[in-house]
Amino acid sequence: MSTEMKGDELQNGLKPKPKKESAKKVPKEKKEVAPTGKEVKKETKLGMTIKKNDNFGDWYSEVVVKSGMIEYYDVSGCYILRPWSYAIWEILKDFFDAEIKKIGIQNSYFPLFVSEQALTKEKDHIEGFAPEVAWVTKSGNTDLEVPIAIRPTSETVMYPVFAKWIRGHRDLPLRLNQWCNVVRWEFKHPTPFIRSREFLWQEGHTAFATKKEADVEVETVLELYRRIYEDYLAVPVVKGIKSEVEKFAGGLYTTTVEAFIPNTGRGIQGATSHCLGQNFSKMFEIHFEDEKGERALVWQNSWAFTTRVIGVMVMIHGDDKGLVLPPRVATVQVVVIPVPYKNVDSSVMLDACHEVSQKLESAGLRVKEDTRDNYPPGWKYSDWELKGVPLRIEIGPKDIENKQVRMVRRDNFEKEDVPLDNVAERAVALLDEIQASLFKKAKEERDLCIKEVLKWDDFIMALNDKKMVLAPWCDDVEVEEDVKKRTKGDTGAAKTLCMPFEQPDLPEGTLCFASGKPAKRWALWGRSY
Ligand code: 86X
Repeated sequence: MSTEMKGDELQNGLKPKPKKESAKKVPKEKKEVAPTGKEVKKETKLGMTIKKNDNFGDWYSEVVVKSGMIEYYDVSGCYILRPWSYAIWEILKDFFDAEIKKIGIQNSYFPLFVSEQALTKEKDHIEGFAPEVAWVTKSGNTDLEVPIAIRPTSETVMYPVFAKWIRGHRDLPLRLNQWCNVVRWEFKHPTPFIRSREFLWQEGHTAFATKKEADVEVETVLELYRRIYEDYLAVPVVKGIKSEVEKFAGGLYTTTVEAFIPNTGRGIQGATSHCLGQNFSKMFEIHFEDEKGERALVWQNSWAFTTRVIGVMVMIHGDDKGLVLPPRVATVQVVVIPVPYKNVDSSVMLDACHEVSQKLESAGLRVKEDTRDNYPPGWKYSDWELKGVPLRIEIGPKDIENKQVRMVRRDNFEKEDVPLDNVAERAVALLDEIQASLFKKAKEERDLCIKEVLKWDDFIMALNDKKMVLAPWCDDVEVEEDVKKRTKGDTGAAKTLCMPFEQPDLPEGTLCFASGKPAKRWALWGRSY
């Protein structure tokens, strides 16, 4: 999903290059030649073999597969979301769904298929995206009379019926959301969660009588997106407004939450909340009779976040041992592992584990007892580290004797012995600490990646140093296009990520770093996904 909401390779004027249609392969099992001369299958290593800082791309592929989040699939750009990742999606979905319902948005479901006539009704919006649309052309061996498109987004599915449903001001606001999949047949290199040809999202589509109401919603929804990233996924984001070049072309203005991946030095659009103005209501003739009995066009918004959020979280927190899950999105927050000992009755440890996990569950935590008797404790430790479980509790004979358990944090591997009477309280506190500490660490690192510059040469230096750049800008479309041209290289052009809502002081007379014209505001620039 390019910058998920827009095919930015097309916006950049780059033609998508057809790529080989082979699905990306999971590293193959190594074969070794045995002394007998026969080939023997060597078991693929269970743990991580690639370090995050050695080869970030391969590290990412390895971590999403070995942690059990993703299974590769034989259609290029499509991935299986296993329970270990889907459960995260469900947690975020539950949060967001409850919040939008509180403010009066309703769920609905519109069809997956779009007729060609509906899809091409508003040509301007579709034109640049056309190469990404997937079509159904046959049933069995018979050509369909008319090909049918698979939704890449649902404006053309929903807005014709908005026009039908909205008659008078009493029909407003109309505020709908749907949870669904969409398909965009992209040719850029696919990456699980980050850019896939099919992905899951929620898309909100709303219509109001006034711009003021629409503006308020844009901001409210953007704040929900910030909470998903910062409060749940412990990923810091910058809230801001997109430049004219980078906004959704069909809309009036686009607001965004922007994240940053330090390893690649790239910004990544986290989610967008658009005010569409009256552009779509003109095209689809969505009007209403206002209180004065006059015909008026509705004001519309649309907004979405996608399964990309999971990929960003993995990239930010994962380490050389595997996934690191923030407690608020971890399906399993605490894993309890018995540590049997030679000549000691292991049922004592098993009973203690059970007792502890019940206490934790009663305290509202998501707990897993790992009682598998075919794996030694050390193996289990590595396995749950790979899967990113935030807190591990070990219980061995010594602990039983001392009426304590050992707690080990996934984020920093700190260990502590906790009295049995205190386990639930301490686990709750530790999980809060882990959540806060993951965010703090990520934010400190992100902040170090924002460089404030005033001059072009410093801008280039910061970019080449894999940083984002905050620079005073004249806000001219031609200047942004020019910066793109001047920075085009193997690693891709720099563009504005957003104009942050939070702006540093801009003293009178400050000049644009790129054009030397008077600067209007600070913009955040960077290479991006
Ligand atoms: C842009 C805009 C908008 C509703 C959102 O960002 C939030 C949720 N939609 C989506 N966009 C397209 O309009 C689009 C259209 C076609 Cl035909 C396509 F193939 C790909 C697209 N990608 C993005």
